[in-house]
Amino acid sequence: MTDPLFAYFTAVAGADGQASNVEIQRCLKNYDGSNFSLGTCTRMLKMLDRDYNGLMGYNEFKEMWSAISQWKTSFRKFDKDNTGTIGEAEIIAAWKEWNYDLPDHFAKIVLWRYDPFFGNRMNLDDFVGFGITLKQLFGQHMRRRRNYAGKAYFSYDEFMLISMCLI
Ligand SMILES: [Ca+2]
Ligand SMILES: [Ca+2]
Repeated sequence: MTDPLFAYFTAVAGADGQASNVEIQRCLKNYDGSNFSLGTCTRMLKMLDRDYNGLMGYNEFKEMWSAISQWKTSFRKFDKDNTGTIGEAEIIAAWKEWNYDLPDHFAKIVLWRYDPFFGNRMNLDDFVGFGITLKQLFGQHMRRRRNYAGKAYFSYDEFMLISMCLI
């Protein structure tokens, strides 16, 4: 039995049978038809590159494909006004449901960070990038938490290194 995703992956990956961030970018689209940013594609590749070869093999690609389908479901759920983008109230609703305790005004900063056109809107790729970053930042904070009061302790080096890897 042929696996349609494998056939698709083969076409995307080309002769070397491995998909690069640029090749991944070609097959991921936002709801306005634009391609995912190379930044988000690179971030997903780094996260799922289990054998650290800097490329996506078929199993890694399959994992990304199922993650993207979950992100899409989540995106459509929070895009209450069906604009194909996520606005301020919608991103607040999203992180609340994901159980992140963040102040509402954080949404303005997030939209400023992700929307290069200052339209206060996030595309699907921004939404994915934000979700991944939030999870990674939260994980770093958790690891350095000394109590449950929400305070974590970072050395200067740790802070610089983590920020540089995650921004
Ligand atoms: Ca790989
Ligand atoms: Ca919307």
